[in-house]
Amino acid sequence: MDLVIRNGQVVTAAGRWQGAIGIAGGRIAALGTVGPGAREIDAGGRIVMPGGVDPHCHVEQMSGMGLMNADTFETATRSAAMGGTTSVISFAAQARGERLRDTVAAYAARAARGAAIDHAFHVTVTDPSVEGLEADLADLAAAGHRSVKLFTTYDIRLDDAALIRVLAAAKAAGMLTCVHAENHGMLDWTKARLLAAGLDRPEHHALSHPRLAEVEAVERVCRFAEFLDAPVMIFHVSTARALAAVRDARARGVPVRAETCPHYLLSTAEVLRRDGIEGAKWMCSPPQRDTADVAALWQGLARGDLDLVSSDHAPYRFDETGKLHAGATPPFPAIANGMPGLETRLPLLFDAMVSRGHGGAEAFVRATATAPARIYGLPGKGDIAPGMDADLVIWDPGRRVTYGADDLHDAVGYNPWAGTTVTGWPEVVILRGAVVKDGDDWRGTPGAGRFLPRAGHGVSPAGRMAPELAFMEGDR
Ligand code: DUC
Ligand code: ZN
Ligand code: ZN
Repeated sequence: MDLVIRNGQVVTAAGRWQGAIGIAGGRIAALGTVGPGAREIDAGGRIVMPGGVDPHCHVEQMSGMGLMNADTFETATRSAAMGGTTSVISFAAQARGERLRDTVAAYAARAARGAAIDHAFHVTVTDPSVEGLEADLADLAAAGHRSVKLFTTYDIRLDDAALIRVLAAAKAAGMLTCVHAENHGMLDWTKARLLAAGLDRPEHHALSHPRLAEVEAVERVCRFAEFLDAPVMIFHVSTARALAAVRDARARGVPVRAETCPHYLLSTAEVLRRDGIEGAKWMCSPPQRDTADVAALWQGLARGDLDLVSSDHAPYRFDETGKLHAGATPPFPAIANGMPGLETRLPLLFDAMVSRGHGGAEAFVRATATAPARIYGLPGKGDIAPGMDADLVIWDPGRRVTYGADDLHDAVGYNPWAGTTVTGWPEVVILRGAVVKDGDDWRGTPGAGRFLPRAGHGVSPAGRMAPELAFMEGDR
């Protein structure tokens, strides 16, 4: 064996046991009683879990406002790994008029140079009028890209006809469609009324994204998914009622899955009311909600109505290059949306789910590694079993850490969770058998991350489209 980890408590989504893990050639080669290794790690008193899979993060991407993310693939993946995540799926976001094959090629080249952990892409379609949409999606799927991302809001939103067209094309190509679902008209109208009333501070951002805007768009997207029997992932569910819409759709047999994020589970819109412009650090869309929504999301995670928890890492510095690009006290619509989250996702959730018992250790692994790997079609990731990639995290379950103002390894320069104490810390992080985090030290290598080609995804159509579409029998 190249590496043997001994004496740890091994936890997967399926259960836990005490024993050794043997690693050879970057893969898990033996479990239980394992012979000697060239290197050995004593994980006594520690918990060994699969490396995290974060399937929703924005890296080296231009925002709708024309702002570049603070993070490159190098800084984002370093930050992810320092927090226990060994695979990410970020976005290849189409510029207007750009062919999708060109979009993906450009992002893939940047990731190949900089990414220190394994990675894949969602193909963000913002301009379906572009030449070769269907053909490019089919070619991209054949090349291992198996998910598409669409918006129902912002300038890059698709109208209903375009949503249906791309959902159908993605299904035909064997791709899962992920959707940012909020009703644009409701957001726009509310924002204009708030601004006309002089309500333009970060706290008013929450009011500018009414809950019903999320509910309407989630219901509509679920109905489109039902119409076409098209696999869909609803991104960043933030409200009890949108969650209920997902649950209802699933009860009807619609192939829809859903995620939420740590900031919806662990904070409320109260954070936007912080002194001065501080609330801007927490501004994201959809916004944080209230304690009833938080409780519903935890319940949804426990019941399996929510499949996983991603970070929605969307990094902007708290200065003139990012959040404050429009001045020191900008009105909320001029503040970039998004929070850093790649590095804090796992410690925050370990603290909540494992240390404080919101679901337990197996549920933590399922929500942060196993489910994302299965849903997005990453068969070598998210579990500890012979033949899987040796992506592992050795957790110190007793270490207490209070986050500081600027203690993350991304390029953002602030930590929104400063002052929050977590119990449980990723002590050693291993990517395909190589230690990339050792104690507090970064040992990874930019460019060492591999692109993860996918043969499919894990959300099967139910086998029944709307009855009026029976004439399309061959397209099922
Ligand atoms: N909202 C998004 O839709 N994307 C990135 C970040 C955010 O807050
Ligand atoms: Zn979004
Ligand atoms: Zn996002």
